[in-house]
Amino acid sequence: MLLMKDVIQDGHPTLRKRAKEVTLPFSKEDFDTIKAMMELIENSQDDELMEKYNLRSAVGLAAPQINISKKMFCIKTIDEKFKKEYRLAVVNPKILSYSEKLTYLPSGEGCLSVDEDITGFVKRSLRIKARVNLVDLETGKTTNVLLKLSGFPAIVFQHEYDHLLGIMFIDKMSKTPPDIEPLNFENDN
Ligand code: UDB
Ligand code: ZN
Repeated sequence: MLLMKDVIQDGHPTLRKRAKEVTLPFSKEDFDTIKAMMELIENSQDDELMEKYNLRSAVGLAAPQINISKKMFCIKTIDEKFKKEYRLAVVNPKILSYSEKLTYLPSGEGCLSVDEDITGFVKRSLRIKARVNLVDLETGKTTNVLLKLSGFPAIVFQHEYDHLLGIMFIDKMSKTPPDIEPLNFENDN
């Protein structure tokens, strides 16, 4: 089981490398890795396990963050309208298009690989289209699909995708909010 000590921190050279393509079909090793990544995210979203193992409540994790320089990441989150759940185990993604319309998280971005007290505003495309291989975490089967994401899931996807390119949010962040429309969470019901 993965823990926060397994998540490497800013300054580690692996975070600055371009991750390598994963050969498909999956090796058992790569499948075990991506399962463990999703398990860490899900454990971090469980109140008891989060306390027990001192986890930061995570919505995404990329393989380079556990010192594996391969094009894989996991996302587990609900959208900003609290309507749709996303549980994505992604291999060899390629973002094909970015909307011109940009947005940003009004709470700022942070990163599991960056000290907790560093946050900043990052402009991201509101919508993206990506060609990805999605992994069925039960069977290990992968399916090549065209993913269309918008809002919070799209922001998480772009943050994780950057990790595969060796890019960190601190490279792009500003300390003052950009003069564009923030992503609003439909919090006020
Ligand atoms: C996260 N979580 O998991 F606006 F419901 C962050 C951490 C670093 C703070 C744990 C997060 O932003 N949760 C969140 C934010 C919201 C609304 C909400 C939950 N990551 C993942 C990461 O470091 N992956 O490499 C950082 C996020 C910053 C923007 C997207 C991913
Ligand atoms: Zn990150």
